[in-house]
Amino acid sequence: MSNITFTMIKPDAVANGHTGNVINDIIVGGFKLKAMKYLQLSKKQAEAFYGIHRERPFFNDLVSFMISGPIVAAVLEKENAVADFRTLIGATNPAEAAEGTIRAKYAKSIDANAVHGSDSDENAAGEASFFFSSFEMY
Ligand code: IDP
Ligand code: MG
Repeated sequence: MSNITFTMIKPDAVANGHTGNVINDIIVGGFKLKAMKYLQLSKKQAEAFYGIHRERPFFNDLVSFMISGPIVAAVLEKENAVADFRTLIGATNPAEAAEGTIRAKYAKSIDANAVHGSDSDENAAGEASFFFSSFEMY
């Protein structure tokens, strides 16, 4: 059964000119685009989106980084979307990401790691609706 995941192309990848290549890898990887938008997060929005990480030592740095420039937010559909997308992007730390993964190809550090990928079906649904109304998902 098809289901969804949510991704962001983070400010580093956008600024470094990787947007097109990342979207291409996503489509070649078998994901269908259900929604997509280009925007810059406010501090309040980034803090809310990453609320589950509020207690982690890197929270303030993560928020500062995520508001440092525009991002691309997207909802993706595929069978086994959450797990398959995390395989496509690779480990959080690009130094540990498998060869050929999006983070291995386009990320430079554990904080500026090119892309976000949801970690569960429940969080994917919440993250998708954080950015998109049901009328914006096709
Ligand atoms: P994930 O993005 O692979 O799911 P999470 O553990 O959910 O990784 O962390 C969310 C984001 O926080 C990461 O993508 C990365 O940008 C940042 N982050 C995670 N761990 C660290 C760290 O140890 N130092 C700095 N930033 C980190
Ligand atoms: Mg995560």
